[in-house]
Amino acid sequence: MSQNPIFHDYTFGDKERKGFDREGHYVLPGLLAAEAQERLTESLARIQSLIPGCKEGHEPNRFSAEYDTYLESVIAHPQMLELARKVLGDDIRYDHCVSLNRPGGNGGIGWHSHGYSDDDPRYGFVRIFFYVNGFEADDGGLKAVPGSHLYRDGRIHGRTDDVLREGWLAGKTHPETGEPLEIQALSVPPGTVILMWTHAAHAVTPRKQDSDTRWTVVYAYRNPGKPSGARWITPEFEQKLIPGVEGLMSLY
Ligand SMILES: O=C(O)CCC(=O)C(=O)O
Ligand SMILES: [Fe+2]
Repeated sequence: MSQNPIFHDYTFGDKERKGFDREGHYVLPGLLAAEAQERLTESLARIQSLIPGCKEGHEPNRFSAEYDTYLESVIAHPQMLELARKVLGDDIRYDHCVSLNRPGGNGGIGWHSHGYSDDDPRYGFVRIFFYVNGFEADDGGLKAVPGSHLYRDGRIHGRTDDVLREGWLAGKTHPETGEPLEIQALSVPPGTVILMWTHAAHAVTPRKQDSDTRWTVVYAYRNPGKPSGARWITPEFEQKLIPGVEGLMSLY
């Protein structure tokens, strides 16, 4: 089955890859093709409409690809797999697809990181965020701490920037550059894709009351070899015959 392109052309070679490994995240501004932006917006709006009164344990936001065939088709889209493999190498597994829509007035989320193979850096885990309509720093904006992922601490917490600075960040430096770790607030245009190593400290600012919904979905992939706490795939979905996903769905 041939699929329409979802990405414009981009470069993610050695230099970009080194930057990603040093910072912990990498921004690809406006990468999503116009048609993909449209279809993702439709799909994410549908997912949002299914949430009220949804089935507990199989929520449409947490198992998004299981509720929408377009979101499902992105998991093994050749351009998506190419990008995931540029980051992780050839041997990869799909881990989850979660919608992160933030309507006006959404409170954002405090500082945190996610764990995977905390004790062994050979096994990577990447989050690929699709910020379909972008965001401003003070309006549902992603923040990150460059270099924080190198600590491979999956239990970073901090309710506010100050709490993080006085807590987990205090005295920490970038293991490679020696510079003190610092909070970075991002602003990105529509269609932006952000890669993030899962151990990176990150947070999201509240969405303004009178703003439209920020449409976002994250696809996560990892190198197999370790148990994954965020692997949200039902047994039925794992068995489903989706074009291109052969070998991607299992835990190991
Ligand atoms: O909503 C966002 O932009 C990020 C949410 C988040 O922390 C995550 O998906 O890991
Ligand atoms: Fe997160």
